[in-house]
Amino acid sequence: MPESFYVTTPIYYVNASPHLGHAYTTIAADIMARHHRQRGEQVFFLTGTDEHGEPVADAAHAQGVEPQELADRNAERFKALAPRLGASNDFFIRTTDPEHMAKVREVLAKVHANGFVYEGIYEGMYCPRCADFKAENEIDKGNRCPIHHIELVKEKEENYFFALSKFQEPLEKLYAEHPSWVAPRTRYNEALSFVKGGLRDVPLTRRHLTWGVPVPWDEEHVFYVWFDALLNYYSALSYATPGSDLTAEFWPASCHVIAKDILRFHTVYWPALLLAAGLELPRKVFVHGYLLMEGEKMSKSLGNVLDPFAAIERFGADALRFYLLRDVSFGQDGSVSTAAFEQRYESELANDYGNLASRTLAMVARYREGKLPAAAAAGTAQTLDPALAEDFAGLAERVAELIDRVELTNALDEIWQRVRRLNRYVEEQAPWQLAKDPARADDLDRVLGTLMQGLRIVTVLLHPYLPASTERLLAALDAPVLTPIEPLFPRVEAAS
Ligand code: ME8
Repeated sequence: MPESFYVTTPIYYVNASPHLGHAYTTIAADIMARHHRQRGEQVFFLTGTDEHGEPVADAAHAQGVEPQELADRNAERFKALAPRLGASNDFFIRTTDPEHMAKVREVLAKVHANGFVYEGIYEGMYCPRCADFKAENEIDKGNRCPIHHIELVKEKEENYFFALSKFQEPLEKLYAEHPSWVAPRTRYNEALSFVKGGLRDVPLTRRHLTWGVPVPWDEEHVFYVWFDALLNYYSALSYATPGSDLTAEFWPASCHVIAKDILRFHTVYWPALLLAAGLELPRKVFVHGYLLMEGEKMSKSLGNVLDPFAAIERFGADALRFYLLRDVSFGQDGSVSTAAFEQRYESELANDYGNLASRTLAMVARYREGKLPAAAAAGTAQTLDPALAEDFAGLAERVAELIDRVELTNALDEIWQRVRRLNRYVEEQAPWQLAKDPARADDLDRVLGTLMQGLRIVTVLLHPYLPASTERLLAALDAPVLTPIEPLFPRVEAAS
């Protein structure tokens, strides 16, 4: 049986259109999914939209439309973004799917039956944009939300509560026994210190809201949107493929990829909820940083948003994928800008890699009429020129190891060092000189064969990052007679 690998993105709120931050997480998860498929594993990659709750209901009312209408309109935009990013998701979940809603009711009824739900009165400060209750130490000056800078609302209502406090010990044990279940380490420490600070019970339902999943034991309530949303990771498997249930094959999830804004939900509430329902826990939560524009987190509500559709229009999805993973170390915050994007495109994609590919194919076409002798063309690392072989030894294993740790930028850097090594090899060996001397025909075969093989190795490893251009190049490398190709990354006119 091949191993299975299940990776998810957060499900995005449909209160506005997608922006580059959403694209970022989807791209990262896609790189992992594609890499694991290359390893021959059974992969399931899930993304989708979070459609219930106040953030969506409020945005709809502000626009004078029903929540369902706004949800339908924006879910389409998120759904359309995935393929434009080159994302290979196996399913797109919407939390308004009736199958999801039924599963939420089923799982939470179980949590209720297991004795982890009770009635109580909630009193405290609430941010409707976060759909989150704020503890005293999380409130900014002027009674404001530290993330959205809007004034918090004082809420007092009868709710059903989830007995999070009963999971104090089980969660401490989880953190102690599985030190890499949250990564990077700083995020693990942050989550653990939240747990150690003492868990308090949290509202599970809301009484006065109607835009949500009705509570099966009391239909006057809907579930608090976060419990509905988190369960998407579990519910999707039960209906993504009509007629079959993938839960046994893919649950528990291998990795949830999120940003640090939703750390607590995924690293505290989520495992507690699963334990309460008697379900297995995900293997890992990987928490990446924020893409920053002018030093602040890009966010729909702050209005400082960079449009991923426009970037793809000009440079193509591969370039965007590459830029985001290359320029911002995955796991940390980092600034992005059009200038840095254009610089990387030109110097790395067009020059380092695109030129290497064009040059190599052009030389084989020119000096060898598109065909290398069989020995030189045999595509294995063992037949690489010893001058280069050492630098390529163990590369695929190293890249796999880094991607297993979700160090996506470091893995890309390992590959890129070899792209540069191949360029240096061309300069060192100067095949154009060898071509002038018939006595050195064997040397020329060896050099061209090594270049072809090296190019193939880096191209296969780059495939998860640059799916479209590497497919084009691999098709050209596999042709019975090699011919020059159009530039993989053509010059792009400056933005007007
Ligand atoms: O929080 N930099 O949805 P959301 C990097 N529906 N990543 C960013 C980003 C930025 N500037 N901005 C957004 C929600 N993201 C809930 C999630 S999951 C069960 C429910 C990405 O639309 C990042 O992945 O606000 C972040 O965690 C997510 O979008 C938040 O998306």
